[in-house]
Amino acid sequence: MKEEQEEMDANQPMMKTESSRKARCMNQLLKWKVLAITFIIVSIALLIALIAVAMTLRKIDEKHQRKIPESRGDDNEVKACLEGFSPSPGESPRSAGVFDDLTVNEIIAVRDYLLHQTELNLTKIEQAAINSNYITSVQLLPPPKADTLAYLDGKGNKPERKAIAVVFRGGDDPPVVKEYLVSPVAVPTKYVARKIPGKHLDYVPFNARPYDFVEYIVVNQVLVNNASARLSKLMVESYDGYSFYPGCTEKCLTIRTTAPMGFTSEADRHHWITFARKMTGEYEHTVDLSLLVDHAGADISKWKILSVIYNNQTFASVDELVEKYNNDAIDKIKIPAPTKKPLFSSYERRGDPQPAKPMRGPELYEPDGKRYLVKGHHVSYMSWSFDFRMDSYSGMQLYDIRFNGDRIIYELSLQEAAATYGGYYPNPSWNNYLDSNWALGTASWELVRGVDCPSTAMFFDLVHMVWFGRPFTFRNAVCVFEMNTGKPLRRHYDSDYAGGYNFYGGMANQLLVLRTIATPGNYDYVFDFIFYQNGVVEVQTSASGYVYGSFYDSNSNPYSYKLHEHLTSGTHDHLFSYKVDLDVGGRKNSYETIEIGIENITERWFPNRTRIQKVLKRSVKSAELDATYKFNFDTPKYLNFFSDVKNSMGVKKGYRIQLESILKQLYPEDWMITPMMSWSLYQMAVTKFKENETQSSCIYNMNSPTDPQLDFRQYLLDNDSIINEDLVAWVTIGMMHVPHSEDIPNTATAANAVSFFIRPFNYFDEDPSMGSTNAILITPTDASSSGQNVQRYGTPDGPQCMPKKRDLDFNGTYIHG
Ligand SMILES: [Cu+2]
Repeated sequence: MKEEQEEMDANQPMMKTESSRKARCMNQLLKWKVLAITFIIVSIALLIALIAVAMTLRKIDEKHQRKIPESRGDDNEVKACLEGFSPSPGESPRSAGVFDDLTVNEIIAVRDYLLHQTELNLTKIEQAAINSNYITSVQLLPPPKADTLAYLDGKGNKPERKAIAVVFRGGDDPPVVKEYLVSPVAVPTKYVARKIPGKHLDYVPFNARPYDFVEYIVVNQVLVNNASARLSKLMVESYDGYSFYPGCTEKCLTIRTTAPMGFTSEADRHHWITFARKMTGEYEHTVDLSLLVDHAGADISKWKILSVIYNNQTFASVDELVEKYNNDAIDKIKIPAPTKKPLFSSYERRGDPQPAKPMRGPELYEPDGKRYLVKGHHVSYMSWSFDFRMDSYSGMQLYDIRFNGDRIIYELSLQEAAATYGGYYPNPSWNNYLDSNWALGTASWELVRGVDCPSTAMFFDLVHMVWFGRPFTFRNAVCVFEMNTGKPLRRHYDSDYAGGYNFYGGMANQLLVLRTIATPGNYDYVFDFIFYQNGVVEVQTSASGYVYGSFYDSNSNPYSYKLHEHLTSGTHDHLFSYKVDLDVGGRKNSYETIEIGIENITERWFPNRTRIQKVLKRSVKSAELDATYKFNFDTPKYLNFFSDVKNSMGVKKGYRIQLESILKQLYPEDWMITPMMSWSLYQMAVTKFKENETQSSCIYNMNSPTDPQLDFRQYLLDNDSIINEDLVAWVTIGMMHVPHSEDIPNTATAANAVSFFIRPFNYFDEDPSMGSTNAILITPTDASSSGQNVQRYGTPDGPQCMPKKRDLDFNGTYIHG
């Protein structure tokens, strides 16, 4: 084609010149066209890209900007907060089923299995009399430690789940209490009589048993109803129309019991019944009538009333009192019922409203949702993980507490809650309560969201079968939540001492709380287990609820204060026993005290001077009796449990126990009350772990105080070596309570909390919370601090989110399940 064109051009020269000019023009035009079109296309592409970038930037900007609703009702503007961690289905912690309390079905299986063993000759509790043999409780026996550790650490089989059944054997001669170990709990096939902790016999004398509903009902039927019928006229005239009789619906008296119920396990069982008006806050409406009832043994024909007190006069019998009352031979009393509304013992609001205009107070919210993970009763939070269960008698127990996967505490558990009183009348003078005897674990009733636990909390149900013939589900009886204390865990402002700063570093104190609140009668105990991000565990108990009211007259003045008309409450202590089975860097640990003493030395560099200064006196304790700790103000000590494993500085890794609430047990060691709670003689004791020394107290202690089933001192007497052994710390914390007018209507938790810490001591190479991405580091951008670099380690800062609305959802009942 090209050759043809050139040939034609050569033959037509004139035409050739003209046409080539035209062609050049056409070419140039074409070039401009192409350039223009390219320019337009590139421009359009650039415009599109620009729009896209602008939109992306706007989205990023929106994402990081808070949207503030224009009005309170404009919910659509703020997205709901995230849900946070949620367990993936099918994943079970290895500890699942190891520490978990018995299920409803397991309890029923154990109960029915035992009821079918004819040789046990059991009666259903619903039909039981005092001289029947009947099951009073069924609950889990936590598996032996060695087996459990072997399993948890992948070196053994899963321990078999076993149950403890407590059986009152009033039908035996002599009547006794026995405990049976039943297994396997799902489908029981065997039972054995348990060697009961303490004396390790397979029985406990009958008179040492807890006071259950069967006995309560029979004591009323046999003794109280009859006496009250004869005292009806006295009651009505003395107490403004109030009296005690079965089926009473209006102006009724109710009864309170003193304890211990007797002195020894073998010989006696008696207690004072004191009457109180049945009205809101009945603990604060005691009247001055008391009966000493003798209910020893299983033969109720021998039960009797030993003494009667009325208006501070004592009578040998009800008949004597009635006769003298009717003959006007005694001093009578008339105690009017309180009429002022609202009743002083009620929760009805009174006084000036605070705040004057009702407004909601501060609340917790979780912008990124839950930061802890719960599977069954296994909880993990930051570096922490643990399991928990509720012993029906002694209360909350935590197991296998780990940090970064390393076990630090095998068991952390409440053992006992005691309150010992003083006063003029038998109530309160005879009141020395051990709450495990009253089934403290079953007294954890439903928690109220937003008050008992923050509204963000997660709740857990519990199941118990104690004193009834079937298991009950206790709804929402335990809660777990993360909170912000509103105080830094750590912080530093690094001044440059020239008007500016070098840096600011800080971290908010966000921690996890496991909580239950037990109400074993009048008092409400808030039991907290608190996990800090720097490796510290805090154990805290706070008291609320009603004081134990007693009748007031001026005789009470040496012992207590008048709290209201005819109302006082005896001075008492609250003492708590905790077990801390530490496994610091393995089971083999030693225990030392590090006394901070004083030395008086010649100044090394100025020999003519002396210097007095602090010095450490380390003392590794070799045996149990050497390791009992009684606080002495003159010799301040650190109490450290350490391993041969060392930190990177070559210091032996340790965890120490720090007691915040020390209370001296004032009673002498030989006073009747002391042996049943001999753990309270020591602020801390240390023993070598033994499978038969699992608890510091026992449900049979309170009603046999002089010869308790379990005298904690026995654990120490064999004086085992505690060097490089598996060690258990037994910690006592407590407070003294002189009831005062501000305890009306209820004791407040503020200033009524006791605690201790379990804290790392050279265990980590540095503060383990340094790993927190919630910390903040602020540095100036330049020498004049004109701006700041804020390092948040990736933690989002906004946008704001709307917390989930959580309703109160309170049921309040526990008779189901
Ligand atoms: Cu108190």
